[in-house]
Amino acid sequence: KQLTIPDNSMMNDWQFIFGVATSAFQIEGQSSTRQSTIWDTFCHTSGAIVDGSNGDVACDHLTHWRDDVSLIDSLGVGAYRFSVSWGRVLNHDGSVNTKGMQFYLDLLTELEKRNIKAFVTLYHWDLPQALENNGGWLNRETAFAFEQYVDVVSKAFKGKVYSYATLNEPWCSAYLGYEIGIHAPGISGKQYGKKAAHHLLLAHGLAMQVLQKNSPESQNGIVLNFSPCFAASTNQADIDAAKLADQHFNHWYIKPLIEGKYPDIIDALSPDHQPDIKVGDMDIIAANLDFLGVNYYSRSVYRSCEQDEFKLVAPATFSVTQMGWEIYPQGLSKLLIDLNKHYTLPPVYITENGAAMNDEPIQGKIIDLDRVAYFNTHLAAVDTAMKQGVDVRGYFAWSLMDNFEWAEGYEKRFGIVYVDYQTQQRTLKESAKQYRNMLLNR
Ligand code: GBH
Repeated sequence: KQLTIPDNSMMNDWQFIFGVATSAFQIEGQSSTRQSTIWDTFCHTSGAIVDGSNGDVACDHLTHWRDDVSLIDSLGVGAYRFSVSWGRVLNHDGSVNTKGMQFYLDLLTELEKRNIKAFVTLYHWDLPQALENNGGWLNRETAFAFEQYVDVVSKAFKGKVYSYATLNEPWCSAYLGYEIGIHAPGISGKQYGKKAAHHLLLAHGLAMQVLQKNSPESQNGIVLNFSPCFAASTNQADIDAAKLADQHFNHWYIKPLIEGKYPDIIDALSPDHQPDIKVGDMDIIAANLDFLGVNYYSRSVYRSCEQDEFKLVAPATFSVTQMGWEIYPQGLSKLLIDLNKHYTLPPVYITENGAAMNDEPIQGKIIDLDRVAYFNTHLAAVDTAMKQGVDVRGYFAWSLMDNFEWAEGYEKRFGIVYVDYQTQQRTLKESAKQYRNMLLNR
């Protein structure tokens, strides 16, 4: 089965943007030429990363970036989504790291030459460790430090960026990093998650004001991860559990951004779990978005649970990716349609969608037909939502190439391009070839 754009789809319109995505820590390497980050520290904590690996080398993109850009170009995509490493452009004392800054300026120039739109994410989880030493996202000051950083970057990048996303998936930073501790900085406690989330959202809002001033011509917004929540059964208790989980994981972020208030469940939080909201914060957070980035991988199924109110149910094992995430394209249509019903949405980009599959080369070839099928069904799901009125403007495959998959190390491969970490050789998988053909035929 070939990868194709669904019939009569608005995705056939040349204005619909197809791209590929990466993030700084996951591909760049050369960690010694930037500030140390919370992920460097976390990786060097024994047991934190399944294969004991780290981001010191990763895809060594800092060495191979020119070839990587020509690879991106060869795919025929119109856009490349990447992130800027805060600690690579700024030194500890707040001065600019000229070499680090120059790397991104060169990258932007090269993309411009090749007519590839730059979708820049300003924060994809790699907080400088120095800021974590002052409390990280639990410290309100970090939001103002982010504002400063965004000011420097958006002045330096003037005129070269099509779109800025302030944050990638603040839920992951707050919940995985500060509430259950399976991501950096590895802090756990129910009293921390929503406090960190509030400071992240505040950082976003402050950055939006800076972007509006320094780069009003670019599309400025945020990228959120969503997982539509389903009930494990038709029992009322399970239905309620799924609804509650949905408020905590999905609406907790989108609602303040669009409506300037947290979901009503905030009133039921125990006082020590509450975020520290200062007068004016919610207005800052609700800054007008030019776009919303949606990252989608799977749905989540919940049942009720006495101790915890809701509990995640593991999917049946037949249709899952290597991550154990259920393959559920219908969830993407439903998610987009529901969001569009509940909120006045800005234009939407699918900023990440993809799958980890167990693909090792056989005689030099990687025939990842499961990934091709994943993309096919998920593109169809996006199209279904578009046909029901959701204003989707673009789609990015996660990821351009295999890379450092956070707590999962290098064992999980999300790339449409295979990376041999011994030689740093890149090889197009079947999915990359088909993505290219799909775009060629458009
Ligand atoms: C993204 O995170 C990241 O932006 C990216 O850097 C990363 O490489 C990529 O995805 C792949 O992981 O436990 O079954 O309910 C995605 C994070 C994935 C978090 C799905 C919530 C719920 C799956 N999200 N997950 S499940």
